[in-house]
Amino acid sequence: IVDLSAEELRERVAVELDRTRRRSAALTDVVDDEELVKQHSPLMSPLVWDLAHVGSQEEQWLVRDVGGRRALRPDIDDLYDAFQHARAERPELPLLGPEESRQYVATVRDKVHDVLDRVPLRGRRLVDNAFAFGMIVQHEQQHDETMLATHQLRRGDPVLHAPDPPAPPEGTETSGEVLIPAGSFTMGTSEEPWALDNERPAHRVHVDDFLIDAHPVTNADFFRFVDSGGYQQPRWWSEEGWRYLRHAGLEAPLFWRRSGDVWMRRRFGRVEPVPAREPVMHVSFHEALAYANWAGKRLPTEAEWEKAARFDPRSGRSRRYPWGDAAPEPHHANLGQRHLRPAPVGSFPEGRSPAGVGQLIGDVWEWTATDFAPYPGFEAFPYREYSEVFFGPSYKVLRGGSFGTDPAACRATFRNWDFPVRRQIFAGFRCARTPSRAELD
Ligand code: AVJ
Ligand code: FE
Repeated sequence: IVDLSAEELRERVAVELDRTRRRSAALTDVVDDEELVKQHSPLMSPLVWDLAHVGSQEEQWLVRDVGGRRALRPDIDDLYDAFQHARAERPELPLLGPEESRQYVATVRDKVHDVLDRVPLRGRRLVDNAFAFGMIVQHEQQHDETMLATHQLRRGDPVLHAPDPPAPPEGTETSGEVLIPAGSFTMGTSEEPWALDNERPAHRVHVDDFLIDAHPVTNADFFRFVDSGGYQQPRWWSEEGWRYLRHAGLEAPLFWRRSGDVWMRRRFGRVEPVPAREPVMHVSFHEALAYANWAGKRLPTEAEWEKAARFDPRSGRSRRYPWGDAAPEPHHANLGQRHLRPAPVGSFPEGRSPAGVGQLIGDVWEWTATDFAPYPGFEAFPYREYSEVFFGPSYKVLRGGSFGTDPAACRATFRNWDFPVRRQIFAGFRCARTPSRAELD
C-alpha cells in the first residue's frame, strides 16, 4: 500500500473496512440473541461484547481522535474497556443488547466513512491517519478471530460452514528438518505501513546454526506422545507445566476425547476422528514444550522462527512473507477463515520459505520459546495499552497466524502473545534444535 495514490489508499481502506464488517456480521448473525449475550466459556466475552467493543474502539480512535468529531456514546466507553472488566465478568455488565449493538456499530461506521472522505490520510507522523484506519481494520479482524474461538467453545449444532482445504499435492515431503546457517538477519520492520508498534523497528539479530521442522507437528506425531504416556510422566514437563497439568487434569489437547482406540474431537459443533496429517491444535505452551522435550528437541526462539520465515540467503534481505513480498493468496497459505480447520502438512508448497520451511503462515499459530518483550528502540503507539503493558515473562510469543487469521492482520513480522496455559486459541507449534558438530560437517 506504500505506492498507492491518496485516492487509491482511501478506496483500499474503505474496501477493507467493509470486508471486515461483513465477517463480524457473519459471526454474530448465525446465532440467536440468547447465544449472543450468553457466555460460552469464562475465558471468552459474550459475542455481543466483542461486537460493541469493536464499535467503541472505532468511535474513540477514528470518530473522535482522527475525525475530531463529537463523542457518540461516551457513556459506554468504560463498559467496553478491556482493562476495566475481566472477560469472566462481562456478561453481568449492563451491555448494549444485540440490536442496539448492531445499530451502534453501524452508526459509528457511517461517521467513519465520512471522516475517511475528509481527512488527509498521509502525514509525516509515524502514526499517520492511514495507519489509524489500518489498525482499526486489524483490531476488528483480531476480535473476529476471538469470536471464532468463542464459536469453537460453544455447544450445540454447527452454524458455521466452509469447504475443506484442498488436499496437498501428491508425494510432497511432510517431515524433516531444515538447517538455517548461523548469521545475522533483519528482524522486525520499520517499513511495513500497517505493522503495529511491537513489530518495530527493524534491527539486526545474530542467530546461531539451528534446525527447524519443515512442517508443524501433526496430530499423528502428537498421538505418539500421548499414547506413550506423555501426560503421565513429569520428566517431559517444566515444573510450572506439570503443576498446571495436575491442576487442570490435562490428558490430551483441548476438544479431544478418546472413543475406544481412536481420538475424536469436536470442531465447530461436529464430532470427528482427529485427522492424522493436520497440524496439532488447541495445545498450550506447556504441552508444546513437553512434546518438544519428549522428541529430544526444543521450541524455536522467536528470532529463529522469524529468520526461518523471512531470511533470503541469496539477497540477504528479510521478506514480508516466506514466499516473498506479495500479499497472501489462497495458494500461499490457509488464512482468512476460508476453511474451518488447518490444512494437512505438505499443503501450499508455493508458500514455503527460501530454505524450504512450509506452512509458517496460516493453519495454526505457533508457540515460540520467547517471552513477549520490546525490540530495541521500541516506541509505544498509538497508546501504551496495545502492547507495552503486556511485555514481560507472563506472556509467550506466538507467530504465523491461523486458518482464522485475516491476511490484513498477518505477516511474517506479526507478533501475537498469550498466557502459556491458554488452549482455546488456534495454536500449535513446530520444533527446533541445535545441530551437533557432526551434523554441521
Ligand atoms: C494481540 C490477540 C493478544 O486479543 O488480546 C484486541 C489483540 N488488542 N484488542 C488480544 C487485541 C486489543 C490481542 N492479541
Ligand atoms: Fe480489543
